[in-house]
Amino acid sequence: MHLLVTGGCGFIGTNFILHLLETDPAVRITNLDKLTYAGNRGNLAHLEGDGSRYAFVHGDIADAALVEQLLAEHAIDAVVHFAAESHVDRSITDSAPFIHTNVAGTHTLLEAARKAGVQRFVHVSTDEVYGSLGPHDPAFTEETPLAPNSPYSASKAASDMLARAYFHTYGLPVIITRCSNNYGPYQFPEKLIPLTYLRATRGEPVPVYGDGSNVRDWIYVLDHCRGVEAALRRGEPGKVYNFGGDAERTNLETVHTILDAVGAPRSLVRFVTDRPGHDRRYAMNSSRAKKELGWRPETDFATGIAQTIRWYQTHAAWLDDVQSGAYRQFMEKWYAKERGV
Ligand code: NAD
Ligand code: TDX
Repeated sequence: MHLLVTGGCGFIGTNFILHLLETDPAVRITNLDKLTYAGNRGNLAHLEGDGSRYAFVHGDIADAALVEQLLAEHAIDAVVHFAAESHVDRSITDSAPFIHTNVAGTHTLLEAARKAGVQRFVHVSTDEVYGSLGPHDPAFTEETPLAPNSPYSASKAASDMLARAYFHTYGLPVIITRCSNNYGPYQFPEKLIPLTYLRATRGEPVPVYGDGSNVRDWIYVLDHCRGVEAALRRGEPGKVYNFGGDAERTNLETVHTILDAVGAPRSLVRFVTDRPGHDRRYAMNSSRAKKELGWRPETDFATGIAQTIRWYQTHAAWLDDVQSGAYRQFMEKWYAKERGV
């Protein structure tokens, strides 16, 4: 199976590619990534020399000519689409890149996949498209109406609707996955868990939005990757599959867990101005994925947090690189090498 993975230099895409190449010798992967601030080519650089199983292509999913050429020349069987602008706070500051990548880019990919006749298209989406829950509401199911509240979640909901339409109108075998909040190795330190780790270990104040009572359902990234793989292999085209971690926590509980784990004082917490339109609570009902895909989350929150903290502790250079921009210099070196300079 030859996969085109988009956004494979980001957090979840990196974990997905490492997982699949480790567990299935029959898989080949071409990774198309624009290398935005969130993309780190160095994550998978050790795979590049090999040539036969992994190839990196630097480019934009909204570049129709490039995407069409890739699908035609590489005889791609399936597309697994992770590439996105993914940070809610950035979408509040400037939503234009979210419309470009998440909406126009997804449209370009769907159109190219339709023309090329790919056998499967897994569109990776999020619980945020369902909007916000009250404290006692039942968890989101795949039938919950979409009600996105941020420019980020609105752009993801728009891409979900395009994916759905390409199945119904053209018969493109699209499968949509929606997952709750991920954490784990390679997460960029603008998101809550790695940001808290980073600030706690430096003894810096940890910003908690509002009163810290907003609830997220945390899932270890490998469990999400196993879910996307299950949807790719066994999902039914036209269907949506929810994945959740069965681990609802208030943000303050999550921050306290990390502070305690690294031995930092809870007094580092600073309650700061709330995020505009901040969704109160997300919770996922994953019973369809459990029943139809034989999937379930395998890593509980305590184990996953301990593994994640250990990963950041043993990858201090990675954290330094993504903050200093050194990975961009690494990238430039690669281009120089490839151009023969
Ligand atoms: P990320 O921000 O860490 O990585 C995104 C990747 O996409 C980066 O490598 C970036 O360079 C690349 N990219 C951005 N724009 C591109 C473009 N125009 N063309 C090609 N590549 C481009 O994101 P992530 O957290 O790994 O999320 C991956 C996917 O999973 C996203 O679609 C996101 O909506 C979804 N998701 C994320 C979470 C989460 O908790 N992080 C939860 C559910 C769903
Ligand atoms: O400094 C912070 N302080 C804080 O209290 C940050 C960065 C966040 N928060 C809060 C906001 C959220 O309630 O923590 C919660 C988690 O925030 P993020 O890590 O920014 O994630 P969230 O907004 O929930 O979205 C994430 O999960 C769904 C991903 O970023 C999305 O890509 C995914 O779709």
